[in-house]
Amino acid sequence: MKLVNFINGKWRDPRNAKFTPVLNPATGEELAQVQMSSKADVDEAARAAKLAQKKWAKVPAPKRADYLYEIGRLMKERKEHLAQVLTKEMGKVIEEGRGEVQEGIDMAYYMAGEGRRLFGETTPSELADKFAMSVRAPIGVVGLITPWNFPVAIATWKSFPAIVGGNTFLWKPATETPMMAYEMGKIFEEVGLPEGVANIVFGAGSEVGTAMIEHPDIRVISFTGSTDTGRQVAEMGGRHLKKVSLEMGGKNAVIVMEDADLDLAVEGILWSAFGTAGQRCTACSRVIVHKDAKEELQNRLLEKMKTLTIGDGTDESVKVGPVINQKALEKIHSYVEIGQQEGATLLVGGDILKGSAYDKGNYYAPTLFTDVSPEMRIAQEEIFGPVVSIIEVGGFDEAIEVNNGVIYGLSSSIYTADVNRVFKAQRDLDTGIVYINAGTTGAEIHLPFGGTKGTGNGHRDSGVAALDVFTEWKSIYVDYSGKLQRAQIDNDI
Ligand code: UN1
Repeated sequence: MKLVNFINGKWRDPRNAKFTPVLNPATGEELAQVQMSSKADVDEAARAAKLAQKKWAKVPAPKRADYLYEIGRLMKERKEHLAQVLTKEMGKVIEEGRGEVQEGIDMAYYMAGEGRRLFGETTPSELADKFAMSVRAPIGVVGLITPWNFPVAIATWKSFPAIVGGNTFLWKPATETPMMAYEMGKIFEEVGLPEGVANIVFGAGSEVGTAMIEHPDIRVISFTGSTDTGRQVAEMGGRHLKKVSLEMGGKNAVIVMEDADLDLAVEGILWSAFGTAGQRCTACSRVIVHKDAKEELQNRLLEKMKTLTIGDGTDESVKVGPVINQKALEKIHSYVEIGQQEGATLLVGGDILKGSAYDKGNYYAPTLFTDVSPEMRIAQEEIFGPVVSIIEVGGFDEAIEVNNGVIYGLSSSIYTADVNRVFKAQRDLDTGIVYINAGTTGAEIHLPFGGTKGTGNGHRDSGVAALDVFTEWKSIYVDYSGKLQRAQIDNDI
């Protein structure tokens, strides 16, 4: 199967014959070949999107939203198929594959609802017989750059508000997960989205991504990925005066206080640390535990980790799937070595899995370190794999300080039975998402998603906040006095 670009409503044969294989991370099997596009393809897509946008902006928002209802309906109809493709291509276990597709369906219906809201504001004018209001206006052509770890959900967080807001888009999916983009392209085609509203260009960030950021007709770049790449996107975007929305890394922690329900905490940690094999930007990679609860928590975690079944995610009984590729395996393993050199104690895991069931895929053993100090690299840097560091603290204030003492600020969590600590924690945890008595993952689509510090640049995906990325405020004054009225001059009171 060869995956080619979707531009102006058509599947476009490539200009060059450069293709890259798409591999199943669980088996190493080649699933498809994906086109590696060039700047010329971006130009063509941007041109089509620009032409289409002029018309699309004039379609009433509730009508634009009708397409989203249809997209949601088709996604729902194909949920199982989409989940299966997702699991094969990305490796997350099938239950999570279904969950991710559901996240996309939810986003379709939620943003479709915005078509009948898209609220603006009316405001009194300072002058008589004058009407003042502000509305959300479309921006134009927007560029979406999405990661492989949530190939559908994150694309819907960006493309659906773009559509309802009256923009057209050019989407560059990750080269590791183009099949999900292809599936979405087929859905865009089938619901009859007008030509040029949705465009998909496959290829490398260095070529296609750069061409998007530099393209004069693309006004917004919405990016999810690593902090290093995000910084480059921001620098380049800054030079071209683009609105750049960034969602980047995390070093998310679960805090466990001495009064916590430990069984609940163990379940939350397991789910948020080893779900998706730790490859969520919201994944828990630090456990900050009160010294009085440390021993017990550690023992219970070790006990429960034995129940994690590792393997091909298409098998319903498997709990932890493979990591995305060989490079990821090596990166994760190098962090494990760093942790050992730094003096952390490896309790379990720490190996690339070998043996007939694992040899063809990219499997890393769920790994637990203890006696980790907050400044160690394994406690500071994003590993993006199934590796957790236990850090001991003496009390609540220290726990908050350790949580906040990293460059990232995406998600955090605290397990405690003390209501005063709950309220203090939600105020003082310096992350965009805070969980109380729940793990660090599982954000819902109708709330803003994003983080502070090195995680983002102030924008949010998802929720109504996503509309702030994909619309621009326009202030409108209607003077119906029939005479010249001068603001600031004729308004003496
Ligand atoms: C991500 O890891 O990039 O909150 C997104 C969660 C999911 C989305 C994660 N709903 O864990």
